[in-house]
Amino acid sequence: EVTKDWNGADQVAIRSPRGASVRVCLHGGQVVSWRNDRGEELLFTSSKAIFKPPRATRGGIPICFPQFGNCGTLEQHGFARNKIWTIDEEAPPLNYGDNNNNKASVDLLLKPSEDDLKCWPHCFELRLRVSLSMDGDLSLISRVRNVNGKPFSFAFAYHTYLSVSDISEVRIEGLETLDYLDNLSQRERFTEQGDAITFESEVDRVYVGSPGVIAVLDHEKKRTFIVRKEGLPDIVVWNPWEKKSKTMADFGDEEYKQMLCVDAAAVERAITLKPGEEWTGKLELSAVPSTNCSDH
Ligand code: TA6
Repeated sequence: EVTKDWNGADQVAIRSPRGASVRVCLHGGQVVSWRNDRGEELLFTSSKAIFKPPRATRGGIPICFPQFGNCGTLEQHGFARNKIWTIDEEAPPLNYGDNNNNKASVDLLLKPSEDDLKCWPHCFELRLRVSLSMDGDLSLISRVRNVNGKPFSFAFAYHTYLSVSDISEVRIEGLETLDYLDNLSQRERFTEQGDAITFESEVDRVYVGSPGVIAVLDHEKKRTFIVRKEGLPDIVVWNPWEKKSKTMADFGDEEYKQMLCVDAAAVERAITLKPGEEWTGKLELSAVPSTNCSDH
């Protein structure tokens, strides 16, 4: 159903017959909540989030487009997360049960305004389909189309704030042996040596050429997030830890212990679209009980 969010923009909720739910704000095209069948919130949102444009709410899944980070001419992470999107009337939504769909979806659309074209002169359409499956899996499919302008290149990331119980009890499996660019040392390239990534200090890395599936294991909650992606070759892993947290006005000093950003992304190599071409980036998130944390 459609309600109004904190700044009066529409917010669309999907509820599955088994109790899971997802909420999407048209401000930023941002998923702001994903709850499982027991109503547990699976995404992190800061208690100090600043709910007013043009900032993106600190949490959920902000859409980073057409730029990632601050290496470019646009604001940090691009403008998409700071714009009001519209419901895409051209896309027929999925509903549970309709021709035996096991998903329900909402479709959003972002097109450049005259102002946007001044700062990024490319004729694009960005369509986002957010779906919730009967099993409570969340999927986001983004399609960027070059609407017959000149060729353009962009970066993209689903800036996903996972809610965890205690960051020091969290590990990521699936990124072993990969190279990563370390944002804490001018994006210098390293190779991951560990058998799994654990967290004892600030981490801000772009793992490049990562596999289609990775697992984020939350030991204390006995929960594993499975991250599946297509068209997004990189995974950004970020935890600000204590010192950086204190510099962020919209983030609590201790909140780094309850969150981990694991962003399916296309960052190392920009995506280029010729006129009429379309790119698709898919993310699917599942949260599964992990009896003992090694199986997934
Ligand atoms: O996740 C990578 C990163 O670029 C970090 O360096 C940090 O800046 C984070 O994104 C948050 O960015 P934001 O603009 O949302 O504060």
